[in-house]
Amino acid sequence: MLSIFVLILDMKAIEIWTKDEIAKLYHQPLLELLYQAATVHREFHDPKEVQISKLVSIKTDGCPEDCGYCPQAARYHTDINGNSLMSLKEVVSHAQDAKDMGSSRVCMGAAWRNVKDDNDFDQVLEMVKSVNQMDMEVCCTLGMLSENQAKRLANAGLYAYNHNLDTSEEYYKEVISTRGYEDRLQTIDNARKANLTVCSGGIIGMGESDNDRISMLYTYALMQPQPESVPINALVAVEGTPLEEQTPVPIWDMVRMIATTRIVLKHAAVRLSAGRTQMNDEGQALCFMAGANSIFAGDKLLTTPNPDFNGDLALFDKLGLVPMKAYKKGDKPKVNEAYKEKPVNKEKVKWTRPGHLIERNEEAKAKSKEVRKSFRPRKISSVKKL
Ligand code: SAM
Ligand code: DTB
Ligand code: SF4
Repeated sequence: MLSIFVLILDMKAIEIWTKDEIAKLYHQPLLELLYQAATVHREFHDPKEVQISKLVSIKTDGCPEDCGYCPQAARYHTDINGNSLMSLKEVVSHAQDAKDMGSSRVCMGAAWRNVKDDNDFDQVLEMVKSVNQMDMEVCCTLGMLSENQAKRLANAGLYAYNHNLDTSEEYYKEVISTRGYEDRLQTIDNARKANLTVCSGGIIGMGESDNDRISMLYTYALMQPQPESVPINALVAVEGTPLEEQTPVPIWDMVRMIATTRIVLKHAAVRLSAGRTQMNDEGQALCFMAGANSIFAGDKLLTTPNPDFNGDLALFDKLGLVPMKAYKKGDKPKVNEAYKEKPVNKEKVKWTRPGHLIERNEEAKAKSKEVRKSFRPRKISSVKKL
């Protein structure tokens, strides 16, 4: 292997990968790749342990963005019931249920383009504090984030911020037009400046090439530090979204992607994320063998189905896996009441809006308009008098 090891100040060796090296890894015969990944996995992690994370959709649907994969984008007509921000009580109750089942992390997701310094954000900060006090790792995924907002989340007790690059910079333009790749990178940087751990990964099965997958991993490999957690999602093709007709990604691609991620991002928790309902137990076992050591559990992801918790625990039993405890890789963040301090002047962060044309996104939007029109009650223009 040609990769260079660089010594940094804390004497932890960082491996610098070239894109070609990652491509060589990725394209190896699958069993050879699997063997290498399983070996790396044993060197850097306890292969028995799998982190169980619970997703809670604290604000569902109605998002202004045009992400081609997402059922929560307001412009596409999908079968989802949206809601306003969840109450603190409900969040705590979801977190307690998840903790009782063995979850050590709660990830709160909002269908927002970016965070605003408003009352909803104040409520999210209270949610973060409450779940932190339950001794669970708290993660949020709320869209783009300024440095100040990241600091307030960290002060409230946030452990991780999830913000996915999703694919390569080149293919991103084929999926989303309402924001740019640089906004995602900037948000990850803002989370880092607040000393949050970073959870960032991608989706496979959106029509991207192997090269796009490799390119995304290369971007993560170059980050210093690399993300502590990397979700690998298989696209859940939801009716009404621009990607509704994508064929399900073969399990072999999922195993290959997870194994390559495991080798390139050795220290990260690799999360076998969306798409598990399309996989059988044997397929998931191969993903664990390839180095996946985290899952989202509970019968719902954000809006789409996920295997039920008891089924997952039964699979863990069969495979000899055990749930990982909270804060295995870091300390529990201390709550600092400074999280309540709103910025005196509302920050004006300029996020991009490229606005280029993505044909399949436009088609899905037009189709949605048609569907909505056909549901609209007809106006009665004249009522015959008897
Ligand atoms: N709005 C925020 C954002 O986009 O960052 C947070 C929520 S968003 C739903 C979080 C992630 O969910 C996306 O980055 C994407 O990776 C994943 N996701 C959304 N829809 C998906 C789908 N249909 N299949 C697989 N993953 C999906
Ligand atoms: C991630 O990478 N996958 C999760 C979490 N981070 C937020 C979300 C998956 C969403 C799948 C589609 C849905 O349920 O709406
Ligand atoms: Fe909105 Fe996030 Fe869905 Fe994109 S992925 S439409 S930003 S909720």
